[in-house]
Amino acid sequence: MRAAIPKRARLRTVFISDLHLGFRGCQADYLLDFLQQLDTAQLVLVGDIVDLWSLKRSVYWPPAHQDVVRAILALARSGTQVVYVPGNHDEDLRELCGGEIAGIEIRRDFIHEAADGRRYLVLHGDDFDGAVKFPGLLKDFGEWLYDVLLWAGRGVQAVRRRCGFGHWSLASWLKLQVPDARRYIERFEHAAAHAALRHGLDGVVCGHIHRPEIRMVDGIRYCNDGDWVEHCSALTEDRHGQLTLIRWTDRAAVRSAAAAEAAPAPVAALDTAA
Ligand SMILES: [Mn+2]
Repeated sequence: MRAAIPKRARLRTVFISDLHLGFRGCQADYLLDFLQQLDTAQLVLVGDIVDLWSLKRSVYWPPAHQDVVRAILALARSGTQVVYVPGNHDEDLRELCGGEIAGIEIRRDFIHEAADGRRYLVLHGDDFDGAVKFPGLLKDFGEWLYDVLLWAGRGVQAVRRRCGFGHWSLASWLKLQVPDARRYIERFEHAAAHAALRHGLDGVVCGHIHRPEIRMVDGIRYCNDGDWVEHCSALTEDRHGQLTLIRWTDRAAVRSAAAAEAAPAPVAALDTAA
């Protein structure tokens, strides 16, 4: 059974970030399945789309990653307005901000006006790294540890799939067990909310910390679209301006997973909107 995005409920905007194409941790199968079913007027790529840091360390570009790029270009060609806001892992592309490539608009940040008139500051979120004061050495160690956790997590994931369990992220779970990581997330959320507040806006849409979330922070709607390394999440806006987080691992039976399992897992939708 496959939960497609219904055509009649065409989305107004979809925000995705932290795809990390070119990095082994990218869940390209889920991402491709999501993009192929997507019917949205606007698609916003909120940074860390191509992981140039990882590609500079070692070149990794499997066909599935190329297919993701093709799927995004196909959406742009078929009338979806695609906006790309580069993040820190693809910051080389920030030089192109204000320009356009293959019909895709490149922006450093921008203000998104939702259908209900609410205005959101859209940016990747590494801008707040200074505000949350994460020590440099710890940051490098954190990135190395994150790679190791994702690698270990893939082993756990393979076993869970064979046992018929759903998607689960070791790295995501561990981060919640570490008080420092929780404090980092909270400080990031406050810094992001205050940036929107300073601009007199209603909310902020960002990514960067791989933590999908919609909640009120200091009177500001804080929306984080998550990532496609751990959570396979997207932030969607319907034609009434309602924002919803979806987890594609809960919505789709991916080809590789379907092949590995005798019976497909039941589909459970996390989102509230139809
Ligand atoms: Mn980032």
